Amino acid sequence: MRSWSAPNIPKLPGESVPLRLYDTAAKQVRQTDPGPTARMYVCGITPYDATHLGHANTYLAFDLVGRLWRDAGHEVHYTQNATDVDDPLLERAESTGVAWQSLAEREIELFRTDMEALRILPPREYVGVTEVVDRVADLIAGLGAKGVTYDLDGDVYFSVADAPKFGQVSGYGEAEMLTLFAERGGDPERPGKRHPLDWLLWRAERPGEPAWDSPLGRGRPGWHVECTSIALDHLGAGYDVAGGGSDLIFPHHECGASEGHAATGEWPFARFYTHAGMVGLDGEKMSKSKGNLVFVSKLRAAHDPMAIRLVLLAHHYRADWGYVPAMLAEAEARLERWRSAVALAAAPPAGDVLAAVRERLADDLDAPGALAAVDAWAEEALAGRGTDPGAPALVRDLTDALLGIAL
Ligand code: 5CA
Ligand code: ZN
Repeated sequence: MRSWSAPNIPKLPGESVPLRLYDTAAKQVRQTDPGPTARMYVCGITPYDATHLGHANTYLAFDLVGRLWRDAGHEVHYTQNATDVDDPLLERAESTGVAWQSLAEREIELFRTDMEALRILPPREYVGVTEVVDRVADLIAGLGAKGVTYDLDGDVYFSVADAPKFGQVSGYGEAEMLTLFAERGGDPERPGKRHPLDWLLWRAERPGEPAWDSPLGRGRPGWHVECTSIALDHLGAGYDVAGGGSDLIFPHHECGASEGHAATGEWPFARFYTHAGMVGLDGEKMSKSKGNLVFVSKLRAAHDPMAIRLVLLAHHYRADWGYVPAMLAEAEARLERWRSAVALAAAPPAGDVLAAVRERLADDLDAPGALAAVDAWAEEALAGRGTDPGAPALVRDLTDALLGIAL
Protein backbone atom coordinates (compact mmCIF):
# COMPACT_ATOMS: atom_id res chain seq x y z
CA MET A 1 0.00 0.00 0.00
CA ARG A 2 0.92 3.63 -0.20
CA SER A 3 2.87 4.81 2.86
CA TRP A 4 2.68 8.50 3.85
CA SER A 5 4.96 11.42 3.04
CA ALA A 6 8.16 12.05 4.90
CA PRO A 7 8.99 15.37 6.52
CA ASN A 8 12.37 16.94 5.74
CA ILE A 9 14.98 16.25 8.37
CA PRO A 10 17.65 18.92 8.85
CA LYS A 11 21.26 17.70 9.21
CA LEU A 12 22.77 18.53 12.56
CA PRO A 13 26.38 19.47 13.33
CA GLY A 14 28.58 17.68 15.86
CA GLU A 15 28.73 14.19 17.30
CA SER A 16 25.74 11.91 17.57
CA VAL A 17 25.30 9.47 20.45
CA PRO A 18 24.62 5.72 19.92
CA LEU A 19 21.11 4.72 20.95
CA ARG A 20 20.53 2.61 24.06
CA LEU A 21 17.13 1.00 24.27
CA TYR A 22 15.17 -1.22 26.64
CA ASP A 23 14.86 -4.77 25.39
CA THR A 24 11.87 -6.59 26.88
CA ALA A 25 13.49 -9.99 26.24
CA ALA A 26 16.73 -9.06 28.04
CA LYS A 27 14.82 -7.02 30.67
CA GLN A 28 17.44 -4.29 30.42
CA VAL A 29 18.63 -1.27 28.50
CA ARG A 30 21.27 -2.23 25.93
CA GLN A 31 23.07 -0.37 23.18
CA THR A 32 21.58 -0.88 19.74
CA ASP A 33 24.21 -1.92 17.26
CA PRO A 34 22.75 -1.69 13.76
CA GLY A 35 24.76 -2.08 10.58
CA PRO A 36 24.88 0.71 7.98
CA THR A 37 21.17 0.02 7.46
CA ALA A 38 19.17 -0.26 10.67
CA ARG A 39 16.11 -2.52 10.36
CA MET A 40 12.90 -1.98 12.29
CA TYR A 41 9.43 -3.51 12.18
CA VAL A 42 6.60 -1.89 14.12
CA CYS A 43 3.19 -3.51 14.40
CA GLY A 44 0.59 -1.39 12.68
CA ILE A 45 -3.06 -0.70 13.36
CA THR A 46 -6.09 -2.89 12.99
CA PRO A 47 -8.04 -0.32 11.00
CA TYR A 48 -11.56 -0.49 12.37
CA ASP A 49 -11.55 2.86 14.17
CA ALA A 50 -9.65 6.14 14.12
CA THR A 51 -6.12 6.60 15.47
CA HIS A 52 -6.19 7.36 19.20
CA LEU A 53 -3.54 8.92 21.42
CA GLY A 54 -2.34 5.48 22.53
CA HIS A 55 -1.55 4.45 18.96
CA ALA A 56 0.14 7.80 18.34
CA ASN A 57 2.24 7.35 21.47
CA THR A 58 3.50 3.98 20.24
CA TYR A 59 4.36 5.19 16.73
CA LEU A 60 6.03 8.28 18.16
CA ALA A 61 8.34 6.13 20.30
CA PHE A 62 9.63 4.27 17.24
CA ASP A 63 9.77 7.50 15.25
CA LEU A 64 12.33 8.67 17.82
CA VAL A 65 14.31 5.46 17.34
CA GLY A 66 14.44 6.15 13.59
CA ARG A 67 15.47 9.77 14.15
CA LEU A 68 18.30 8.80 16.51
CA TRP A 69 19.64 6.20 14.10
CA ARG A 70 19.50 8.68 11.23
CA ASP A 71 21.34 11.23 13.33
CA ALA A 72 24.01 8.58 13.90
CA GLY A 73 24.41 8.17 10.13
CA HIS A 74 22.42 4.97 9.55
CA GLU A 75 19.99 4.33 6.77
CA VAL A 76 16.73 3.23 8.34
CA HIS A 77 14.75 0.41 6.81
CA TYR A 78 11.39 0.56 8.49
CA THR A 79 8.46 -1.77 7.76
CA GLN A 80 4.94 -1.65 9.17
CA ASN A 81 1.83 -3.74 8.58
CA ALA A 82 -1.87 -2.99 8.73
CA THR A 83 -4.05 -5.83 10.00
CA ASP A 84 -6.65 -5.21 7.33
CA VAL A 85 -8.44 -8.52 7.82
CA ASP A 86 -9.14 -9.81 11.34
CA ASP A 87 -12.08 -10.57 13.63
CA PRO A 88 -12.51 -7.11 15.23
CA LEU A 89 -12.52 -5.42 11.82
CA LEU A 90 -15.04 -7.89 10.42
CA GLU A 91 -17.26 -7.53 13.50
CA ARG A 92 -17.23 -3.72 13.32
CA ALA A 93 -17.97 -3.77 9.59
CA GLU A 94 -20.88 -6.14 10.21
CA SER A 95 -22.34 -4.13 13.09
CA THR A 96 -22.12 -0.82 11.23
CA GLY A 97 -23.28 -2.18 7.89
CA VAL A 98 -20.22 -1.23 5.83
CA ALA A 99 -18.03 -3.47 3.71
CA TRP A 100 -14.95 -4.52 5.72
CA GLN A 101 -12.70 -3.41 2.85
CA SER A 102 -14.17 0.11 2.84
CA LEU A 103 -13.90 0.39 6.62
CA ALA A 104 -10.24 -0.65 6.50
CA GLU A 105 -9.45 1.68 3.62
CA ARG A 106 -11.11 4.66 5.30
CA GLU A 107 -9.39 4.18 8.66
CA ILE A 108 -5.99 3.52 7.07
CA GLU A 109 -6.31 6.77 5.13
CA LEU A 110 -7.19 8.67 8.30
CA PHE A 111 -4.22 7.03 10.03
CA ARG A 112 -1.88 8.24 7.26
CA THR A 113 -3.21 11.79 7.64
CA ASP A 114 -2.77 11.65 11.42
CA MET A 115 0.78 10.31 11.11
CA GLU A 116 1.73 13.02 8.62
CA ALA A 117 0.27 15.74 10.81
CA LEU A 118 2.29 14.45 13.77
CA ARG A 119 5.42 14.33 11.57
CA ILE A 120 5.94 10.62 12.17
CA LEU A 121 8.46 9.23 9.68
CA PRO A 122 6.77 6.83 7.26
CA PRO A 123 7.76 3.18 6.85
CA ARG A 124 9.51 2.22 3.63
CA GLU A 125 6.98 -0.59 3.22
CA TYR A 126 3.46 -0.18 4.54
CA VAL A 127 1.89 -3.58 3.97
CA GLY A 128 -1.74 -4.59 4.25
CA VAL A 129 -2.11 -8.25 5.16
CA THR A 130 -4.66 -8.74 2.37
CA GLU A 131 -1.87 -7.85 -0.10
CA VAL A 132 0.35 -10.71 1.05
CA VAL A 133 -1.95 -13.60 1.98
CA ASP A 134 -0.09 -15.88 -0.44
CA ARG A 135 3.25 -15.07 1.22
CA VAL A 136 1.83 -15.76 4.68
CA ALA A 137 0.33 -19.05 3.45
CA ASP A 138 3.74 -20.06 2.01
CA LEU A 139 5.38 -19.38 5.36
CA ILE A 140 2.76 -21.49 7.14
CA ALA A 141 3.22 -24.30 4.61
CA GLY A 142 6.98 -24.13 5.26
CA LEU A 143 6.37 -24.40 9.01
CA GLY A 144 4.17 -27.40 8.29
CA ALA A 145 7.03 -29.04 6.37
CA LYS A 146 9.23 -28.58 9.45
CA GLY A 147 6.67 -30.46 11.54
CA VAL A 148 5.77 -27.70 14.00
CA THR A 149 2.11 -27.29 12.98
CA TYR A 150 -1.02 -29.45 13.06
CA ASP A 151 -4.45 -29.39 11.53
CA LEU A 152 -7.67 -29.00 13.53
CA ASP A 153 -10.82 -29.20 11.41
CA GLY A 154 -9.06 -27.42 8.55
CA ASP A 155 -7.52 -24.74 10.78
CA VAL A 156 -3.75 -24.81 11.24
CA TYR A 157 -2.10 -24.38 14.65
CA PHE A 158 1.49 -23.87 15.76
CA SER A 159 2.39 -26.48 18.37
CA VAL A 160 3.92 -24.70 21.36
CA ALA A 161 5.66 -27.97 22.31
CA ASP A 162 7.80 -27.38 19.20
CA ALA A 163 8.76 -23.84 20.23
CA PRO A 164 11.90 -24.27 22.39
CA LYS A 165 12.36 -20.52 22.88
CA PHE A 166 8.75 -19.85 23.85
CA GLY A 167 8.70 -17.55 26.90
CA GLN A 168 12.00 -15.84 26.18
CA VAL A 169 10.48 -12.64 24.82
CA SER A 170 7.93 -11.97 27.55
CA GLY A 171 9.55 -13.86 30.43
CA TYR A 172 6.00 -14.65 31.65
CA GLY A 173 5.04 -17.82 33.50
CA GLU A 174 2.41 -20.19 32.17
CA ALA A 175 -0.48 -18.96 34.34
CA GLU A 176 0.04 -15.36 33.21
CA MET A 177 0.42 -16.52 29.61
CA LEU A 178 -2.88 -18.36 29.74
CA THR A 179 -4.74 -15.34 31.10
CA LEU A 180 -3.30 -12.96 28.52
CA PHE A 181 -3.75 -15.45 25.70
CA ALA A 182 -7.48 -15.64 26.45
CA GLU A 183 -7.77 -11.84 26.73
CA ARG A 184 -5.89 -11.08 23.54
CA GLY A 185 -7.47 -13.12 20.81
CA GLY A 186 -6.28 -16.62 21.77
CA ASP A 187 -8.49 -19.70 22.20
CA PRO A 188 -7.02 -21.70 25.12
CA GLU A 189 -10.21 -23.71 25.62
CA ARG A 190 -10.86 -24.92 22.11
CA PRO A 191 -11.40 -28.69 22.24
CA GLY A 192 -8.97 -30.76 20.21
CA LYS A 193 -5.94 -28.54 20.70
CA ARG A 194 -2.80 -30.32 21.85
CA HIS A 195 -1.90 -27.52 24.26
CA PRO A 196 -4.02 -24.54 25.35
CA LEU A 197 -1.30 -22.11 24.18
CA ASP A 198 -1.05 -23.52 20.65
CA TRP A 199 -1.88 -20.60 18.41
CA LEU A 200 -3.79 -20.23 15.20
CA LEU A 201 -1.79 -19.79 11.99
CA TRP A 202 -4.52 -20.27 9.41
CA ARG A 203 -8.29 -20.06 9.76
CA ALA A 204 -10.25 -22.14 7.28
CA GLU A 205 -13.07 -20.35 5.47
CA ARG A 206 -16.27 -19.82 7.48
CA PRO A 207 -19.55 -18.85 5.83
CA GLY A 208 -19.75 -15.11 5.25
CA GLU A 209 -16.07 -14.48 6.05
CA PRO A 210 -13.42 -13.39 3.55
CA ALA A 211 -11.15 -16.20 2.35
CA TRP A 212 -8.30 -16.75 -0.09
CA ASP A 213 -7.19 -19.84 -1.98
CA SER A 214 -3.92 -21.28 -0.74
CA PRO A 215 -1.97 -24.54 -0.47
CA LEU A 216 -3.60 -24.80 2.99
CA GLY A 217 -7.09 -24.64 1.51
CA ARG A 218 -9.37 -21.59 1.42
CA GLY A 219 -9.09 -19.37 4.47
CA ARG A 220 -7.23 -16.44 5.97
CA PRO A 221 -4.09 -15.91 8.08
CA GLY A 222 -4.08 -15.86 11.87
CA TRP A 223 -2.83 -12.70 13.51
CA HIS A 224 0.75 -13.31 14.72
CA VAL A 225 2.07 -14.98 11.60
CA GLU A 226 1.22 -11.98 9.40
CA CYS A 227 3.86 -9.86 11.11
CA THR A 228 6.43 -12.67 11.02
CA SER A 229 5.89 -13.08 7.29
CA ILE A 230 6.05 -9.37 6.45
CA ALA A 231 9.12 -8.78 8.63
CA LEU A 232 10.90 -11.77 7.09
CA ASP A 233 10.10 -10.72 3.53
CA HIS A 234 11.31 -7.15 3.92
CA LEU A 235 13.87 -7.16 6.71
CA GLY A 236 15.04 -10.75 7.17
CA ALA A 237 15.65 -12.55 10.46
CA GLY A 238 17.87 -10.88 13.06
CA TYR A 239 16.55 -7.40 12.33
CA ASP A 240 17.30 -4.69 14.87
CA VAL A 241 14.04 -3.75 16.55
CA ALA A 242 10.56 -5.26 16.74
CA GLY A 243 8.23 -2.69 18.22
CA GLY A 244 4.72 -2.12 19.42
CA GLY A 245 2.76 -1.30 22.56
CA SER A 246 3.21 -3.38 25.71
CA ASP A 247 -0.07 -5.20 25.00
CA LEU A 248 1.80 -6.93 22.16
CA ILE A 249 4.51 -8.50 24.34
CA PHE A 250 2.35 -11.57 24.80
CA PRO A 251 1.13 -13.44 22.88
CA HIS A 252 1.83 -11.43 19.71
CA HIS A 253 5.59 -10.93 19.84
CA GLU A 254 6.19 -14.14 21.76
CA CYS A 255 4.45 -16.24 19.11
CA GLY A 256 5.98 -14.27 16.24
CA ALA A 257 9.49 -14.81 17.61
CA SER A 258 8.96 -18.58 17.80
CA GLU A 259 7.53 -18.63 14.27
CA GLY A 260 10.56 -16.76 12.97
CA HIS A 261 12.89 -19.11 14.84
CA ALA A 262 11.16 -22.21 13.46
CA ALA A 263 11.17 -20.82 9.92
CA THR A 264 14.79 -19.66 9.79
CA GLY A 265 16.65 -21.37 12.63
CA GLU A 266 17.84 -17.92 13.74
CA TRP A 267 17.54 -16.67 17.29
CA PRO A 268 16.76 -14.04 18.30
CA PHE A 269 14.36 -13.29 15.47
CA ALA A 270 14.64 -9.60 16.35
CA ARG A 271 17.59 -8.25 18.34
CA PHE A 272 15.41 -5.96 20.45
CA TYR A 273 11.79 -6.35 21.46
CA THR A 274 10.80 -2.89 22.52
CA HIS A 275 7.43 -1.82 23.86
CA ALA A 276 5.71 1.46 24.53
CA GLY A 277 3.49 1.95 27.58
CA MET A 278 -0.28 2.09 27.50
CA VAL A 279 -2.08 5.41 27.35
CA GLY A 280 -5.37 5.56 29.16
CA LEU A 281 -8.25 7.83 29.96
CA ASP A 282 -10.01 7.99 33.34
CA GLY A 283 -7.87 5.23 34.79
CA GLU A 284 -8.42 2.67 32.05
CA LYS A 285 -6.31 1.66 29.07
CA MET A 286 -7.55 3.42 25.96
CA SER A 287 -9.00 0.78 23.72
CA LYS A 288 -11.57 0.40 21.02
CA SER A 289 -13.44 -2.22 22.98
CA LYS A 290 -13.85 0.08 26.02
CA GLY A 291 -14.76 3.05 23.85
CA ASN A 292 -12.72 5.49 25.97
CA LEU A 293 -10.80 6.92 23.07
CA VAL A 294 -9.22 10.29 22.43
CA PHE A 295 -8.83 10.48 18.68
CA VAL A 296 -5.89 12.29 17.15
CA SER A 297 -8.10 13.56 14.33
CA LYS A 298 -10.54 15.15 16.83
CA LEU A 299 -7.73 16.87 18.72
CA ARG A 300 -6.22 18.07 15.47
CA ALA A 301 -9.40 19.90 14.56
CA ALA A 302 -8.84 22.37 17.40
CA HIS A 303 -5.14 22.11 18.26
CA ASP A 304 -1.73 22.40 16.62
CA PRO A 305 -0.45 18.85 15.89
CA MET A 306 2.92 19.92 17.30
CA ALA A 307 1.22 20.50 20.66
CA ILE A 308 -0.28 17.00 20.47
CA ARG A 309 3.20 15.66 19.75
CA LEU A 310 4.54 17.56 22.76
CA VAL A 311 1.89 15.99 25.01
CA LEU A 312 3.26 12.58 24.05
CA LEU A 313 6.92 13.61 24.29
CA ALA A 314 6.31 14.85 27.83
CA HIS A 315 5.95 11.21 28.92
CA HIS A 316 8.62 8.55 28.81
CA TYR A 317 7.64 6.08 26.12
CA ARG A 318 7.64 3.11 28.49
CA ALA A 319 5.41 4.78 31.07
CA ASP A 320 1.70 4.04 31.36
CA TRP A 321 -0.19 7.30 31.76
CA GLY A 322 -3.65 8.78 31.52
CA TYR A 323 -4.53 11.69 29.30
CA VAL A 324 -6.11 14.81 30.77
CA PRO A 325 -6.88 17.92 28.69
CA ALA A 326 -4.64 20.09 30.91
CA MET A 327 -1.69 18.29 29.28
CA LEU A 328 -2.60 19.81 25.96
CA ALA A 329 -2.85 23.32 27.42
CA GLU A 330 0.58 22.85 28.97
CA ALA A 331 2.01 21.61 25.65
CA GLU A 332 0.54 24.62 23.83
CA ALA A 333 2.21 26.97 26.32
CA ARG A 334 5.54 25.18 25.83
CA LEU A 335 5.21 25.37 22.05
CA GLU A 336 4.49 29.08 22.32
CA ARG A 337 7.60 29.65 24.48
CA TRP A 338 9.83 27.65 22.14
CA ARG A 339 8.47 29.49 19.10
CA SER A 340 9.06 32.87 20.72
CA ALA A 341 12.60 31.86 21.65
CA VAL A 342 13.59 30.71 18.16
CA ALA A 343 12.13 33.91 16.69
CA LEU A 344 14.70 36.00 18.60
CA ALA A 345 17.58 37.59 16.69
CA ALA A 346 20.07 36.25 19.22
CA ALA A 347 20.04 33.76 22.07
CA PRO A 348 22.42 31.81 24.33
CA PRO A 349 24.67 29.39 22.39
CA ALA A 350 22.82 26.16 21.63
CA GLY A 351 25.65 23.62 21.32
CA ASP A 352 25.01 22.38 24.86
CA VAL A 353 21.27 21.99 24.21
CA LEU A 354 22.01 19.90 21.14
CA ALA A 355 24.40 17.70 23.12
CA ALA A 356 21.90 17.37 25.98
CA VAL A 357 18.97 16.46 23.72
CA ARG A 358 21.10 13.84 21.94
CA GLU A 359 22.34 12.45 25.21
CA ARG A 360 18.85 12.27 26.80
CA LEU A 361 17.21 10.66 23.77
CA ALA A 362 20.04 8.17 23.35
CA ASP A 363 19.38 7.05 26.93
CA ASP A 364 16.35 4.85 26.19
CA LEU A 365 14.49 7.76 24.57
CA ASP A 366 14.27 10.08 27.56
CA ALA A 367 12.08 12.60 25.75
CA PRO A 368 10.97 14.38 28.96
CA GLY A 369 14.65 14.99 29.74
CA ALA A 370 15.18 16.33 26.22
CA LEU A 371 12.22 18.71 26.59
CA ALA A 372 13.66 19.99 29.87
CA ALA A 373 16.95 20.84 28.12
CA VAL A 374 15.13 22.88 25.45
CA ASP A 375 12.94 24.51 28.13
CA ALA A 376 16.01 25.67 30.04
CA TRP A 377 17.54 27.21 26.90
CA ALA A 378 14.25 28.90 25.95
CA GLU A 379 13.93 30.41 29.41
CA GLU A 380 17.39 31.96 29.19
CA ALA A 381 16.75 33.13 25.65
CA LEU A 382 13.43 34.76 26.55
CA ALA A 383 15.10 36.47 29.50
CA GLY A 384 17.30 38.18 26.89
CA ARG A 385 20.51 36.56 28.11
CA GLY A 386 22.04 35.46 24.81
CA THR A 387 24.03 37.09 22.06
CA ASP A 388 24.57 34.20 19.62
CA PRO A 389 22.77 34.99 16.34
CA GLY A 390 23.11 31.36 15.11
CA ALA A 391 21.49 29.77 18.19
CA PRO A 392 17.78 30.17 17.32
CA ALA A 393 18.28 28.42 13.95
CA LEU A 394 20.24 25.59 15.56
CA VAL A 395 17.48 24.99 18.14
CA ARG A 396 14.89 25.06 15.37
CA ASP A 397 16.88 22.40 13.51
CA LEU A 398 17.49 20.19 16.52
CA THR A 399 13.88 20.17 17.71
CA ASP A 400 12.86 19.34 14.15
CA ALA A 401 15.42 16.59 13.47
CA LEU A 402 15.51 14.88 16.86
CA LEU A 403 12.12 15.58 18.41
CA GLY A 404 10.07 16.03 15.23
CA ILE A 405 8.78 19.38 16.47
CA ALA A 406 8.58 21.99 13.72
CA LEU A 407 8.77 25.44 15.30
N1 5CA B 1 -2.70 -4.79 14.30
C1 5CA B 1 -2.21 -5.15 15.59
C2 5CA B 1 -0.70 -5.28 15.60
S1 5CA B 1 -0.10 -6.37 14.38
C3 5CA B 1 -2.67 -4.16 16.65
O1 5CA B 1 -2.34 -4.37 17.81
N2 5CA B 1 -3.42 -3.14 16.23
S2 5CA B 1 -4.03 -2.02 17.22
O2 5CA B 1 -4.73 -1.11 16.35
O3 5CA B 1 -4.78 -2.62 18.27
O4 5CA B 1 -2.83 -1.30 17.87
C4 5CA B 1 -1.86 -0.63 17.08
C5 5CA B 1 -0.63 -0.30 17.92
O5 5CA B 1 -0.97 0.61 18.96
C6 5CA B 1 -0.02 -1.53 18.60
O6 5CA B 1 1.40 -1.39 18.59
C7 5CA B 1 -0.56 -1.45 20.00
O7 5CA B 1 0.32 -2.06 20.93
C8 5CA B 1 -0.63 0.06 20.23
N3 5CA B 1 -1.69 0.44 21.19
C9 5CA B 1 -2.98 0.03 21.20
N4 5CA B 1 -3.65 0.59 22.23
C10 5CA B 1 -2.76 1.38 22.88
C11 5CA B 1 -2.83 2.24 24.03
N5 5CA B 1 -3.95 2.41 24.73
N6 5CA B 1 -1.71 2.91 24.42
C12 5CA B 1 -0.56 2.75 23.72
N7 5CA B 1 -0.42 1.97 22.61
C13 5CA B 1 -1.51 1.29 22.21
ZN1 ZN C 1 2.01 -7.23 14.67
